[in-house]
This record gives sequence, C-alpha cells and structure tokens, in this order.
Amino acid sequence: MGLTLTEKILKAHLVDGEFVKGGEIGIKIDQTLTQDATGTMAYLEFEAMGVPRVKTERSVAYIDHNTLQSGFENADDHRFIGSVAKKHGIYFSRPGNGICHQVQLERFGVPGKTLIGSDSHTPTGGGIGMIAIGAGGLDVAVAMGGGAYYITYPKIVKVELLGKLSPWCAAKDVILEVLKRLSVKGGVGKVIEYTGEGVKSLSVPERATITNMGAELGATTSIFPSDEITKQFLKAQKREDVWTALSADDDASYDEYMKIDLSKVEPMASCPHSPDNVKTLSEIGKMKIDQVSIGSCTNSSLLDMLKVAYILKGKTVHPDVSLSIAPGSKQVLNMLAENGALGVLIAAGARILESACGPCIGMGQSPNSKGISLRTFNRNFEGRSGTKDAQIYLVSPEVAAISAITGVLTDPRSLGEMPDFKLPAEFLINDNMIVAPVSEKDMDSVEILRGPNIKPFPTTTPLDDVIDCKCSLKVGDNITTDHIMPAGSKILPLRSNIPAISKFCFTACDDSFPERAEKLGKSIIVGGSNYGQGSSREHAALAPLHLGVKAVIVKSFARIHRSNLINAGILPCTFKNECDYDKINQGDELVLSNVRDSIEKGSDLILLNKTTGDEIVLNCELSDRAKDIVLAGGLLSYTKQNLK
Ligand code: MIC
Ligand code: SF4
Repeated sequence: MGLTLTEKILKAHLVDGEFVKGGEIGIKIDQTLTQDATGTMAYLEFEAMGVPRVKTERSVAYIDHNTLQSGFENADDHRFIGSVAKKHGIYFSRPGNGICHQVQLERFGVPGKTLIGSDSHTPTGGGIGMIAIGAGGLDVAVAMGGGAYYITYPKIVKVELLGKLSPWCAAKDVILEVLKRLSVKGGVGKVIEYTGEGVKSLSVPERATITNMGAELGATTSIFPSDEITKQFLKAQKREDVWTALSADDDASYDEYMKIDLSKVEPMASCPHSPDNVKTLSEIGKMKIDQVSIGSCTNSSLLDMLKVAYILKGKTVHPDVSLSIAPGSKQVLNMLAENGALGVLIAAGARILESACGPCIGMGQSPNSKGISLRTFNRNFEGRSGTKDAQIYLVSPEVAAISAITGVLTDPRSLGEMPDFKLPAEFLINDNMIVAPVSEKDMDSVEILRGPNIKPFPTTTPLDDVIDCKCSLKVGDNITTDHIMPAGSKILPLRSNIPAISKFCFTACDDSFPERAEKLGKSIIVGGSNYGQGSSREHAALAPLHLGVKAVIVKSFARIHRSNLINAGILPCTFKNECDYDKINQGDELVLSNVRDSIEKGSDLILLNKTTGDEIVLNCELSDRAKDIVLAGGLLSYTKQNLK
C-alpha cells in the first residue's frame, strides 16, 4: 500500500520507535525556530545542556513578540538571544525583520524537512510541504543539541479540496470551515493532510494560512504537497534549489476523510471567544465595529496586503473605526513601499505597525471597553487582546478591509468583480537583518549579554512517591494557556523571570491563585477537557512548577501543554471516569500514594480525597521515555543525566 505525505517524511526522519498509531516515535529534526517570548528560556535551557554548537541543519532565533520596549527587559532579552545565537551556531533574525513563521516560510523553509519551533503556529511551514511542529522551549533546546523530538504517531486526516474559491472568499474561510466541522479539540493526535485538485488553485501564502491555523484544531501539524506552485514560490524567493516534488501516493490510506468544495466556501468569522465558534457573515448580520487589525502570522503575506490595498484604494477608514496593519515581514513591508501599496494604506488612514506579532499577543492596540474588533489573526480567547470585555471576531483580510471602510461587518463579495491577484515572479531579497553565527573557532570571542531580568531555569526535584496536598484550583473545560499564563504588554517582559511571571499565573481565572498556591507550598490543579489548548508557552508549566504544583488532573489535555508539563516534571493525569471530576472541589485534601512505582509499572494511580473519603482512579499513561523524564523531575534533569 502507498504512503501518505506525512508518513513519507516521518519515515525518512524516524530515529526511535515504530509506526504504530498512538505509539511514540522519535524523529530527527532538521530545522528549529524560536521566538523571543519563548526563546530566552529555550536558550537558557540549551546553555544548561552544555552543547557548544547546534547540531541541526538550520536553527533560527527570531525577535517578533516582545517588540514593545516599555522597559529594559525586552531589549535585554533581544541582546541575550542575539549573543547566544552568534556563539552557538544559530541565525538571528533581528527585531524589525518580521514574524518568525512568515520569515521562515520565505527564507528558510525546505519541502520534506522537519522543523520544530517554540511557537504553536510553527505548522505554517506545512504550506511548503514540511513537517513543522510547535513544541515547548525545552524540546527545541534538545533538538538543537541533536536530540530527537518525540510525538505520538499521529492519525492522518485526508482533506480533499475540490474546485476553486469564489471571488473574495479566502483561505481563511477554508480553515474556518475546517474548524467549524472539527472544533478546537478535533485535531488532537492528528496530522491534517490537504490533497485533491483544489490544492492547485491555492498559492503558498494561502496554503500557509490554512496550515498555520491548523494549530487551533489542536492538530500535531498540517501539510500541503510540494508541487509546481511551491516551486514557483521558492523560485521567486531565489531558493528554487531547495525544492523537491512531494505528495502522497495515490493508494495511500488515511484514518479519516473530509471533503471541501472550495467553490462553496463563503466568508465567515470566528465569533467570541473561540476560534471554532464559526458563523457565516450572513448569520452574524451587519454588526457595527470599533476596530480592525490586519496582520499576524496567519494573514500578513504580500498577497494579503495587496488585496487589502486594492480594497482601501482611494477610500478612508470609517470615522468610528481604528484600523491597524502590520505586514508580516520586512520583505513584505519593503515590497509594499516599493510598489506604492504602502502609500495607499497610509492614505486611507491605516495605522501602520512594525512587522511583528503586535496586537495578536496583546502588545498594543487593545480595543476600547466592550469594543468589537475584527482581526485577521488566529486566536480570539477572552482577554487576549488586552481588553477583558472586548469581542474579537477572526476574519479574512478581505472582510477586515472592506469592513474598516463601511464601519460594519461587511461581505467582501459586495465589491463585485475581483482582479487576479498574483504573487510576483521575484520577491525583493535582502537578508541584511539576518545575522549569521560566528564560526566554531571564533566562538570564545562572543560574550553572552545577560540582563538583570534574566533569571535561571527553575530547579526541579525527582518525582515524589507520595503527593499529599490540597487542590489549589479547580477550572472547567477548554482552559487556554492564555488563562494559565496570560501574555500582553505588562506580563510578556517577564518571560525570562519565572518567579516574577508566576505572580500572574491563572489570574485570568482567579486573582488569588498565585498567592494561595505559594502559601500551600505544594498543590494539585483540577480541570476539564482540552486543558492547555493554544500556545506552546512552557511558562504555562514553569509558573505552576515554581508555585509548587505537583500534578494536574483533568478530563483531557491539549498536546503541547501536556508535554510541557512532563518536561517540567509535573504529573499529567486524566480521570479514568470523567464523572469523577465532580468528586473534587477546590480546597479538598488529596493524597496520591505509591506514585513512582505506579508510574514505572504504568498502572493506574489511586487518588484519595481525604475531605470526602472518595477514591478516584486516575490514568497517567506515559511512554517509557516520558516516564523517565517525569521520574527524573523533568526533561532538563533527564537530558543532563543522559548526556553524562
Ligand atoms: C501565541 O500566539 O499565543 C504565541 C504568543 O505565539 C505563543 C507563544 C508564546 O506564548 O510565546 C504560541 O502560539 O505558541
Ligand atoms: Fe505571533 Fe500571533 Fe502568530 Fe503567535 S499567533 S506567532 S503571537 S502573530
């Protein structure tokens, strides 16, 4: 039987384990990326491992998240990351050069290669046929050191695309359609593989929008074939030499199947407060809006910006609306400046932001109180914009641009005929903001620049055999990492200082949690299903670790967060019987005994609720490697032990 594209790439990179669905496999990683909000920790971890030079084919450190420098902290982190990169063999994309996923796609991605990044939207690389996966900073540090990356051998979903998008309907609408069908948990443990004749009608940036937002399905990654369109894109980036044709075999077999007729896809929006709360524009109606933000790693390509400029040409942003635009990379911004489109955006009244994540991660442009904001981004979790009572709708750039002019949510199909927007035959290539590392012999001449806010990785201890403590917090379903470890302009600068950032842990749900947890010394958190969805930020595990959280017991976990807990040495348990969730209340006294032995043997754990007298059966299914990591007290201790 033939192979899927996912299987072909995974097979070529397999270094550990076997291809058994649900089993664990280790794959060789060719490329890594980090961004600055997760990067400082990742490089501290890399330094702690003591490996002098990265062993990957290409590792790149980006500065794109923490670019609002309202104090010394972010600038210090940028300098630290730049110096570590220079010393240890990593390319450094300077602030201003753009959003990691956009630049990686333009300048570094290679079809058929594996990439892991300390950012959940790393699957953007699937747009050119890479297996690109979001991971915790520690996993990326290990991969830079030459270690394998471990994933559950995924189920593979075939999404067959038919036909062609209708005018003014967008790639964003395609992924919103998938989210509507599968939900934010529907992709867990799966790779979404796009095939079918409809693939040919989508450009690389459109494909990348779709794979990018596959992260919102909880999927391991998403991938498109590498074909003539991929070749043209790479040629226009003067990188045709890295192209290879890649696709699934005709007789490949898949675990699940879905068909999407592109011609039937219509403009849609993710309504507050979840990316899968998808409605068509006609279902939502003509809603008055306060703000429009165009940009983010989902929709900030040159193609997106050219469409926006076409719609804004000769118009003025509605008097009740604030429009901000952040082109995804210096390449995009520079080309807009040269072809005159930037002038069109400025003339219409758009507030041009630097090429960075910006409002997507709450770094500025928070909406007004109860404000309605249309954003071309990928996440609309409550509070993420920086305004707690704002209502965020996720839309395509086409919907965003026309609505910015009319002041109400507007269907772009009202624009009538659509011109044929084409990618240029040649992009403007100027890599002057990418700094190459020094050669191995000059390594010692590079001094690592550490600012006072940069504190070491928290210390961990081997797993206790008896965990006897209180439940410090009980939360419900679909808790995001933005709940656990909020971002935004006030908190992000503390990403390199775990004791300081921990004071904000879970404050989105309960202001008193950090103080309570710290007073308790050790505790357990209880949650519902899809716990930890969203970002790859390992801070959502490191802050609980610092606050003494020993175990997290939930109905189900999101993939990256679960591995971040394991990497931090926190026990990730699930209820054997989901109804038992109701048998624990915040403040209850809980005991887990015989923990080490049960983990080693892979047997169920028994939790005694001393407050109620209930005995609750818990699952903590771990691969052999994950068991060793948890027993050792986390991935850093485990790796250090294994490097000896
Ligand atoms: C996000 O979109 O939430 C982020 C900020 O890019 C995160 C990474 C982080 O929290 O640093 C992600 O998606 O992994
Ligand atoms: Fe940056 Fe937003 Fe993309 Fe995260 S989702 S990488 S914050 S642009």
